Amino acid sequence: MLTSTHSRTAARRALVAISLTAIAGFMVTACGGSTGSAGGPGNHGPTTAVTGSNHDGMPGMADMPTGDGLTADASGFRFAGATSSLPAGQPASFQFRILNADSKPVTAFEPDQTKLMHFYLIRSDLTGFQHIHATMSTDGTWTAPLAPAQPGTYRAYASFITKDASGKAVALVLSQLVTVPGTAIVTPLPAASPTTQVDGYTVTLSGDRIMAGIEHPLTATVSKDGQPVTDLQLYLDTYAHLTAFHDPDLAFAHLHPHGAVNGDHGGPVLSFEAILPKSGNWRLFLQFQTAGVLHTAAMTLSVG
Ligand SMILES: [Cu+2]
Repeated sequence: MLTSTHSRTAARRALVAISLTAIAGFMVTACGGSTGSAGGPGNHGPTTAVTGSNHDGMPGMADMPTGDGLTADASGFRFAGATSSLPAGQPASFQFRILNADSKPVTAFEPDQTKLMHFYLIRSDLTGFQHIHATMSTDGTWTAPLAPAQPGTYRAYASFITKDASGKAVALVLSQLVTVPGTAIVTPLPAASPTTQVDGYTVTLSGDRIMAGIEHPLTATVSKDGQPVTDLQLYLDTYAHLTAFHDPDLAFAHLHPHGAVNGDHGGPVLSFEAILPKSGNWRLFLQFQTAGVLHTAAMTLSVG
């Protein structure tokens, strides 16, 4: 296993693809806010309560979440799913509300990357990723239309920005467990690798080896048939959307590439400032769009 020895500066400039286990990380501009975690029944793993992370009135540009998204409660808000189970192998709707400290449903949200609510689902073996923009009815009930899910234990996350009682924007990632009944067939986590293929595209990550809790530059380069791809379209106001889940506790991290956008001309290089709060393996889901089609590349990254 090689580990890059390039300096951060060199890594930014040279995009030298480095070897296995050398990459990971996220959390970049414009996402999230505080999240917390607590070990409830069935929770996988350690939890760290985190609060705070308010912003100074920049809707859509709230600070990144600083927690791990492993709790249903944080900063006086609660993620309340209408159910904790979903049918196996068929499309389903997952409904939930965000409750405030008075247990009243929140109905006022602020856009984050153009959306009021980002909903994610991931299975305990880090398969079955879904990223959905739920819609809200006037009473504050959100509905996420889900693709068929295979049996197993999942974690469902709501990522959003709202205002606290004092009117300050607060960005949160809250979650709960969801079960899909039946016999779960567990897929071993693929080995860490900086490269993966999706829909004919090759995505290669490069950068210094990421160490837990420390911001590192991370780049993803998109190519097709050996040629750099330069027709990435805007997806949620940026050229890539990167979500990461930690193995095995399903801690959540999220980041966006920085840099200016220029119509449907994104790529081939996407640059991130990555922070992954825990060491070990993370499963990354990099989403990008070309010709109106969204692609999701999955990679395993090892964080030191
Ligand atoms: Cu989203």
